Amino acid sequence: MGTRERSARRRGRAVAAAVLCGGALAIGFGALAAVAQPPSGGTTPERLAFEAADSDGDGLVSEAEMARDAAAAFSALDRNRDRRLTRAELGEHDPKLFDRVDADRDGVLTFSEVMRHKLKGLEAADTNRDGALSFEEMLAGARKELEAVR
Ligand SMILES: [Ca+2]
Ligand SMILES: [Ca+2]
Ligand SMILES: [Ca+2]
Repeated sequence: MGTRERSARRRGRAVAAAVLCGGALAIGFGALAAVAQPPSGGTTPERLAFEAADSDGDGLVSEAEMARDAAAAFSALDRNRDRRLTRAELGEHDPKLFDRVDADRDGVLTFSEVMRHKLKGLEAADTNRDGALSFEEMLAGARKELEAVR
C-alpha cells in the first residue's frame, strides 16, 4: 500500500470513529468537514471538528452544541434519509465501536442510540464536571474509548 492510500485509509477511519465515539462525539461533523476541506497550517482534523461543534466559540462543547453537531453528522451520513445509519453508510469503521453504540443490536444506528452514547461519552470525558467538554477533555475521552475497544 502506498503512502497516499494509507493516509486516505486513516482519514476514513477517523471519520467513522468520530461518529461512533462518545467522547469524540464532537469530532463527528468536524472530521467530515476536514475531509471536504483538508486542514492547512498545522490545524488537525480534531481541532477543526472541535471548532465546528463549538458554535458559540467559547472553547467548550456543551450538551446542546454536541447534540446539534451529532444531528448534522448523522444526517450527512444518512444517505438514503431513513433516519438510520447502516454499517455501509458509515464507511470504514471499527465494528466494535459500532456494536457499543447499537444498543438494541439490530445492526443499524438510530439518532437516539447515537445521542445516548454521546451523552454517556460526555459524562465520562467531563473530568472537571462543568457539563461541557474542553478540547483536551474531548481528546482524552476519545483516546480512552478507542483504547477500551482494542
Ligand atoms: Ca461552546
Ligand atoms: Ca440499533
Ligand atoms: Ca468539562
